[in-house]
Amino acid sequence: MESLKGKIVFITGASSGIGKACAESFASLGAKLIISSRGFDKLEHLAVELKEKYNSEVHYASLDVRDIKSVQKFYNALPDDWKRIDILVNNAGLARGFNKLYEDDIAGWEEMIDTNVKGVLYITRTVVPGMVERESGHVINLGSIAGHQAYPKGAVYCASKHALDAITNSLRQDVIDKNIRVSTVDPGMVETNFSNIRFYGDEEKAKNVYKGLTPLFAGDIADAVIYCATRPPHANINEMVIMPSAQANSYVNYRKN
Ligand code: 8X3
Repeated sequence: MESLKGKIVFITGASSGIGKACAESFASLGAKLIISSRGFDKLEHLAVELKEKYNSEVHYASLDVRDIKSVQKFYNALPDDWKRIDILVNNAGLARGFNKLYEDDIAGWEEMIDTNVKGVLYITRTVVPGMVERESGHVINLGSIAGHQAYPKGAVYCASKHALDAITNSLRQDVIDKNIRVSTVDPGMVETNFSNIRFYGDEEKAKNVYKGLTPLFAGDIADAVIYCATRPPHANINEMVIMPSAQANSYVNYRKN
């Protein structure tokens, strides 16, 4: 396992769920962290916690990845030595709505495409040139099983994750001569506030998604991300699909009750 000590790791959407679990895991292994999310309070709380618990160096600021100007401002405001990002974890993403396409809410589409696709593009376009210049870096994207198998009532979420899969694959080829690795970690059901956000705060609907089975948890995905990040320099994990044991694929689950 390669050491992460002193490595600069930038995680988007870091204040909760998978992003937060990744921040904790990277911090526990001695990485220096740049963490961002839209909200500031939870992010600040996390930064303080990581400093106290792991003595981590943490740079944090609120950021909406959907806004290219803010992304550039965020990056330009980083102290010079923090701009040397070793690992970029493109985690910020969301699902909005669970409806047949012909009945779905268009505002949710805009949010998903702007965050899951354009947000990743903006962050990647801003951070990767430094990696290219230094001929060193690793981009780890948080994809989904939805990027491999499109399911009913999820057209736009699935499309956004298929797009992310394409972006990951193209980028890997674009940087093949630059000593930059590109990986994607693609989970099935993970119990975070994902479903709560998808169902606009309807707790009942959100809980039902995981009813009768044991889903994955944020820590499982952080473990997968850490695995990708700690391979020796000659090895790249192109793609890791990680599912709950009770979920075979996008379509088949086994629920006990
Ligand atoms: C999350 C996986 O299958 O709930 O990206 O859409 S799924």
